Amino acid sequence: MLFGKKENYLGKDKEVAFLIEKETERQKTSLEMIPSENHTSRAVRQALGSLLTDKYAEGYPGKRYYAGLEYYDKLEDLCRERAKKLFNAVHANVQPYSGSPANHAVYYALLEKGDTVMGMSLPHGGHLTHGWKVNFSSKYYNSVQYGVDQTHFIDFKEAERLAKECHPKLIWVGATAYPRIFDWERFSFIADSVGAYLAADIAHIAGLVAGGVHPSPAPFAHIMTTTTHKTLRGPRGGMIMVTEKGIQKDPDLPKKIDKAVFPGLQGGPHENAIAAIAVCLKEASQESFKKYAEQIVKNSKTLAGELLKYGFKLVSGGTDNHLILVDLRNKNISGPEAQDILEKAGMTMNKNSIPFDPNPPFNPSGLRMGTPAITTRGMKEQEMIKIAGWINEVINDKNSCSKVREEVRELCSRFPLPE
Ligand code: DSN
Repeated sequence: MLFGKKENYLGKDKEVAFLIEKETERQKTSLEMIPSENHTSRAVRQALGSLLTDKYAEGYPGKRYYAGLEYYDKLEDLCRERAKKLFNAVHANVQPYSGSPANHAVYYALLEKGDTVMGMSLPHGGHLTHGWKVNFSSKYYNSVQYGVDQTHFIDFKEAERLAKECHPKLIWVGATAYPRIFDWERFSFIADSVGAYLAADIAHIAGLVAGGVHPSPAPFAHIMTTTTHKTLRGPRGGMIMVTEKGIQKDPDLPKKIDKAVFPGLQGGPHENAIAAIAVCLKEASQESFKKYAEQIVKNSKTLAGELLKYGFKLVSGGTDNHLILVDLRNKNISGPEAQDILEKAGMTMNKNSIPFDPNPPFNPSGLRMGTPAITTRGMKEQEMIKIAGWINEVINDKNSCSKVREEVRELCSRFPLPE
């Protein structure tokens, strides 16, 4: 038995045990609809909570700076092989602590201070680490940013113009709040035309790519980075993968990436997280995960369709993936207010800027929601129709929060968290 007979050792630390219990109860009885979150399997959590957290393992399998790592080596190798197979990559580094450190390592591997990088701007849905002004990626590099056009789809003309004018060495594609499919091929034409590295940050959509419901960037990008805890449904962690196309452009890419992660930026890898990533990659390679990914998108489209019927305005008019971005301006409520009352009603989503938002980032006009976690619980189209109704009810009448909270609780009791 992995943990011995008595599993609740935390009972000895009453304060921590109490808070974990409260959070468990909160998760069980409410709807987690932040699109970058999910509910992990017990297998993932068991690997994460194992004694693999005990040892230092600086270096890589077969080339470590510490002893006693025979099994750690095997586990990290297993994880790397699973990642390569699932995402069609030729090299994988599974040591980044999360998405931001993974992206930081890509910069460190490929760019010199002051080099030009191009990415999607944060207010238009892009990631902080893709060159946004308050992030290291803009402070240490010369960042140019593309965005979406008035239809809220990526403005390729602008991206092309910027690339030709500014000659970025690295182009990022990927987003935190973009509800549409990425056209990797079109970006690869732009990157190739200026000799840039193309990095696909699939953090949000990794599970959709693994499940075959979003096109894979592997044939088009040189590098793929991802977190492992969003749609992929693993523990908090990050990965960097090099594609066949990446090797063709630069045969030293794997070496450069590995050196940038360690010793460039990180020390000892979190091998307990790496073991848990290996578990989630196995789960994501199964047939049942394909069905899961399909259902995430079906649920998202159903939810979007219902919200449209209630008169909500959706950024880009709908969704192709796991997330929906609502423009609340016609509902007379701000993003933060909507977030708060929905939380009171048991539905957790987050305030978010919308493209061309007239309001500041701390008081944005949008609300971002997604279906990965509620789909993990087994909810389907019928439940999405109910949830859309509750969102509408709460946004139109703040006084309905407690009534809806009870209805949400009842729904959650029929869809337990994964075992
Ligand atoms: N914080 C993450 C999100 O919520 O989308 C960014 O990757």
